[in-house]
Amino acid sequence: MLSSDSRPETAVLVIYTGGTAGMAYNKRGELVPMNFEQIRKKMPELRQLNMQVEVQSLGEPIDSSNVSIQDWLRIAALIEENYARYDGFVVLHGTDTMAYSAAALSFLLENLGKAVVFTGAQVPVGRIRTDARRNLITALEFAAARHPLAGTVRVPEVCLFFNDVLIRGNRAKKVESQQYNAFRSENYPPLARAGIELDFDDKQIRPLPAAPLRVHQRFSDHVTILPLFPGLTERMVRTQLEADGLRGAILETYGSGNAPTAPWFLKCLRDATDRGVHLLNVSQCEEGRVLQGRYETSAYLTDLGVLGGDDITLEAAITKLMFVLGLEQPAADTRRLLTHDLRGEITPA
Ligand code: ASN
Repeated sequence: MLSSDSRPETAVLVIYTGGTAGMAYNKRGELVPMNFEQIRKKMPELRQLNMQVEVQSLGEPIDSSNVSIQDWLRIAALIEENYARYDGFVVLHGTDTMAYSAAALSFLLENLGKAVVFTGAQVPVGRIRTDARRNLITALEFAAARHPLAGTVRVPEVCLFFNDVLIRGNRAKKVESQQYNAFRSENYPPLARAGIELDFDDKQIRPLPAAPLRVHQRFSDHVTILPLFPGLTERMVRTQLEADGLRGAILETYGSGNAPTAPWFLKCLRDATDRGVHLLNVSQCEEGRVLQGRYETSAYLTDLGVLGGDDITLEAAITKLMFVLGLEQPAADTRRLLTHDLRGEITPA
């Protein structure tokens, strides 16, 4: 436990999964994840915060390229077990798949009434120009933040803090691997910014839920992503959509949700939906939205049973598909859930 010297009013649990923040170089000059001691030693300021900060490691620290559905379910379970004891949570995570994990947790944690802030770093905590310190310290402050007058939780949602910007977890996308500004919020404004003060945009933040927290513990992995590109062949499409046990696929389309109109392509989609595979149309564009029917090249998709993904990110779309299929609902309910806003991940047109 890292306890502060003065009487702390708030307590935050850090769930440590790994990532560059806690990495160091091995003998071959490669970055590998270390345990939390690495961070604890390099960040004495953690003890100076006016809050109680406790740390639980998820297991052996990992590079987030290795994150799994099991890891997501364990993070959700840890939050559920510790929900009453802490005012907020920080998930220290590698940046590569942080947007997927943040989106996944947003679906697993229904009626979330506390902040769950994902953060990490581009430069390890042991390096002089590290961004781990400022990202972690400020993420802790956001996790503990309360409304000054009402005293209620300020950000009751799964969010991601990086490079001075707090964004909704299921709107996040990693856009940069060399600079500090690794993440962008797609199609939704930031929830807050950290300057000299923490500056909240309260109208963008989800309201406190009326119902108690409900933690889900099932994701389906019978899903895939089919990115379109000129030159894509029938064989490739069939290989993916006819995979054994497939229940859902993200169709990564062009522009506002457009796709080829070649008869073989239509037939592949029709065969898939006839087999009960749910197809969700997500655009390759980072801004804008899917509007099936705006062009002739998307109008037919609705008739084939393809669902429009609105302005959802790819990361939120695939984790939403895993989540909704994991609910094991009848087909009509699955389709309704896939097209509805569940956690602020889409802004319906
Ligand atoms: N490969 C690292 C990870 O995702 C990248 C990082 O954290 N900056 O774990």
